[in-house]
Amino acid sequence: MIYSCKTFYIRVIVFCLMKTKSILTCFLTSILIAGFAFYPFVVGNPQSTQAFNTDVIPGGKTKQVTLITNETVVQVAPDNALHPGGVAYNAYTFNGTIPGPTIGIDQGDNLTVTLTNEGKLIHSYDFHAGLGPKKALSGSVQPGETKTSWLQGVNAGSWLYHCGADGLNGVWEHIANGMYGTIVVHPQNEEPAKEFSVVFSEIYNNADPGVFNEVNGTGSFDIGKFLNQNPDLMLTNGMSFKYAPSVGTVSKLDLNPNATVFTVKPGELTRWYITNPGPNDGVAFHFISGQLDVRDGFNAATNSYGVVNMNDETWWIPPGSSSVIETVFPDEGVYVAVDHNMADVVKGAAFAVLATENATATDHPEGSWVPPQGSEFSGGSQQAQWVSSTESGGGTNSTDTQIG
Ligand SMILES: [Cu+2]
Repeated sequence: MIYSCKTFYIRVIVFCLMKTKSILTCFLTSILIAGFAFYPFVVGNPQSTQAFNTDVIPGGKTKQVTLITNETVVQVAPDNALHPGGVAYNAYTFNGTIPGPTIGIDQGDNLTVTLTNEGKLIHSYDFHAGLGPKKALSGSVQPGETKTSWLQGVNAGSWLYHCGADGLNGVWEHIANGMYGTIVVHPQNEEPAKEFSVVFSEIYNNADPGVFNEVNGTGSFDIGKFLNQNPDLMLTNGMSFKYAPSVGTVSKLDLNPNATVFTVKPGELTRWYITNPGPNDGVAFHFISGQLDVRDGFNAATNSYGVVNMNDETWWIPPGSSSVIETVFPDEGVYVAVDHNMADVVKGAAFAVLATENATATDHPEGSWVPPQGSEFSGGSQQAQWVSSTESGGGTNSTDTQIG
């Protein structure tokens, strides 16, 4: 049976090449056939709206998030010399933003995920923190449908989640269009630190004529640029140069007049959850004037983040992954985080960190806050509640754990 399918698949490719002489057409046809072939194994019954088993494994809290999927126009580049007028893009989103909400749970916690599809397309989710298809994957969710499932944070770390489209058919486009986010599973022995979450990602825009040119209208996914792995923009938490005001000292180039920058106290421990959904390229993560303690993976012996590499200069984060990076900024001043691929810097993959005694524990720039260890918060839009409760000394408890 396997041999027959394989033979059929090869024959279709050869036939396609003979008839069309188009590699792109052949590729897309092959992907569709592969999608059909693997579809039953990937998603099970796509019509099912049954909830998965929601039994709670003893020992942890249960948190809840709601992810609303839709197709939404999102501004992905500010108005600057590189992109006069800024860039708006026909995105696909979780909860209306790129990225979706940053979710935080503790190791052993259960997370109930409700996905409501308010869009016109089939969407889904794939949580890399989940173990097993019923916990990692939602399966296809039709427009107008709601599906609820759950996972447990078995292993600590920082993990990507993303849309899996309709049984992987089109997953590349749904990721490229903005459907991803980060879930942090805090280990039991986590050292206190000021924490931030930043997602680096790519945009392939069929309306973007290149740098220093105005984009005509609101563009959409460009399959040609995608297959050539030539993105127009690199985003940090949904916008190029979101946290980078300018470059240049003598000859200054304004990048984003509305940028907010990260602030930290000199000498304090900082922890960065850096996620790369890609969809294609890796991120060579580096702090200019800084060094990295990489704590990828999970050290079960100590219930803490695993130590993969110490005091590195640049850390490679492949597409489809997230890394936990700790560092101390020793002196006051500006440190710049970059994807050290310089073409990606020009496309927006940089952000500024200001080390200053004026930094506070709650001044996280929009989109970078992570629900801390031990809190009842699930993530995303609860930052304001967390700031309020923290600054009033009332702890971090919250009765509203829904992200929405
Ligand atoms: Cu989707």
